[in-house]
Amino acid sequence: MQNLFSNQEPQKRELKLPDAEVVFYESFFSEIESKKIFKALKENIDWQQNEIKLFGKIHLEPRLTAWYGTKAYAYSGIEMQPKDFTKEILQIKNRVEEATNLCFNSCLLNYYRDGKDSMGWHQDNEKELGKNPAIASVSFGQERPFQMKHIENRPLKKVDILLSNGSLLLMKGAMQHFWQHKIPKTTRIIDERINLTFRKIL
Ligand SMILES: O=C(O)CCC(=O)C(=O)O
Ligand SMILES: [Mn+2]
Repeated sequence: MQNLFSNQEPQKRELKLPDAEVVFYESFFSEIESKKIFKALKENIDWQQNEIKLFGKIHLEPRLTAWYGTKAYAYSGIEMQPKDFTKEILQIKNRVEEATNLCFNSCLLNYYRDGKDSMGWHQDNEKELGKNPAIASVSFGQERPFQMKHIENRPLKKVDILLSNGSLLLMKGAMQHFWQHKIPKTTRIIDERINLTFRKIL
């Protein structure tokens, strides 16, 4: 398979947030790369829509998901069995690991079909991620706002960042213990988006 990536140096920006280390790389992947990757992921990933229990009622998750890597993962009462990394996921993972000097063994993929698809407030603090987990989040397709709020320091304002096509958001330090994040719904007519979060399951 052809290499989907070029050798350009991406823009790197550190976000100054208390109790967190967040680095944002805009255009980590070029537009041409991102378009090819989006298409490959949309077609080749084994997307599923899980049921979740919220306040005693069963709902379909408002997005499609997939879990790749070597270990099972459980969140919100869902247990996801891992599938072997695809060629595309491995290529993205290698690029992310090279830029961040980190190592990941798992990837959660989310496919937001339109503005009704979303992800509610949460923190990625499952115990199998360990203390101060590093999570690398890569986005393709429609840009969507990513909101963050500190869970203890109430007067601190919410922080919004636009996760653009081809961007990489690296979350490290104590972020997952002190901050929640979400992808809000919107009534605007918008395009589809795919996000990958690389994680290290201990
Ligand atoms: O789609 C996103 O940017 C957020 C994904 C996320 O927070 C997660 O998978 O835990
Ligand atoms: Mn998350």
